[in-house]
Amino acid sequence: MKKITFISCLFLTFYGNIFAQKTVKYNVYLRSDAGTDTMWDGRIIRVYGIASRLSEAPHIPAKTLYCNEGDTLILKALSISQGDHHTVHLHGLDATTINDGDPATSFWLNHQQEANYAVYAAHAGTYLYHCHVADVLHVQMGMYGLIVVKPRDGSNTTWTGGTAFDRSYNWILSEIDPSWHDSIPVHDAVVDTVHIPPYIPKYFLINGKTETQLPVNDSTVIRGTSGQTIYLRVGSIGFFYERLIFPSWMHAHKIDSDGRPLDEPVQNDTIEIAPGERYGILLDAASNKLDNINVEFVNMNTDSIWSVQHVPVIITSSSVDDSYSSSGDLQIFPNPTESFVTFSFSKKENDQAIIQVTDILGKTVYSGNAILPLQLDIRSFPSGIYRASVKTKNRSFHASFTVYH
Ligand SMILES: [Cu+2]
Repeated sequence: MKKITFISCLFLTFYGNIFAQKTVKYNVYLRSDAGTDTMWDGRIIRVYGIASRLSEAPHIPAKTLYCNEGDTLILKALSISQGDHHTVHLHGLDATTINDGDPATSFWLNHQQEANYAVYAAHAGTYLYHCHVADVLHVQMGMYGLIVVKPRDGSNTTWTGGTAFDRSYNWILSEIDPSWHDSIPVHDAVVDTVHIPPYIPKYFLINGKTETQLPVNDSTVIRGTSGQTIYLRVGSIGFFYERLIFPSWMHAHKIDSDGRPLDEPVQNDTIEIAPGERYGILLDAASNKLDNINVEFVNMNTDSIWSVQHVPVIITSSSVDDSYSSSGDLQIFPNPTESFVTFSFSKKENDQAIIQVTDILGKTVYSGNAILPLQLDIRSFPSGIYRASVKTKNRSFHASFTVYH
């Protein structure tokens, strides 16, 4: 038996490119129960969501699903909807009517019902999946995620024959109005209506994270080393639209829209994205930089900005890749911090260390000698990202931390 498996692996290795088409299957649990997410201020929000295991409580957002161009993508869905119903809508993918998840034209899943949603992934690109039952409500409650269709060969290129990149990030942008989650509006399934209160979002999310959660979240913080190309896939699924403002040194180019390459890339530091849209954005990690991407959340009725979220961009020179974090031997905590920050080594060192802290413009805001651990009062530092360099007799470390007031 083992031998056969080994031979078939060999066969796939050698002939995989010729017979690349395959079926990629995910289990998705459509849950109205059990879900909570904790906001940056400690508030616990009740959510619906799409979990990837039966034993898993749902969180915002659902897991990003991947397949390659030419694959058949199957979502095996089980509804745990209590008295309600759920579906899966594959937004932007060319699903047949029966697989479309629109309850008016296909079907819905009652509590503990199961069904497969299948689609042929014809084009590399960024897509969304979400519940389509009372979607104004169920999407706001958290039933959404991204689908990424990679090129036919699964490589790090934007599409088959597209631009190669070194790193990629996926962002899904949304909001939460806690009042909808505290007292969930009632969906009348018979006439398919929901009586909803005015929408007043309080939390503005990137991958389900907001405010002080953003600088410490690996899925949001953009990291790279000098000279790299970064591919950012962004989808929007709230009721606001967003304005992404990139540092000009990143030379942001919008290159694909809603799962199709644009005829011409659009170079602009500011990129707007509306609910349901997806963009692919190429970014240069040209030099050694610490900066922010700002994301404005804009009310579609009034065009007023309700929130600006700041996501750190950390580009290091290649020789010190990955050392600009609080991992490794040097630890900086808490990060982000409001009043004090502590520098320490994970292993005890008796050497004097020279500590230097610079702001984002490279201006020194602290320097001194100490045997670590050292606690630094940063109450007078303006909010922002700071870079710390710590040198002992034999070693030198670099790390960044964020100050929020
Ligand atoms: Cu639903």
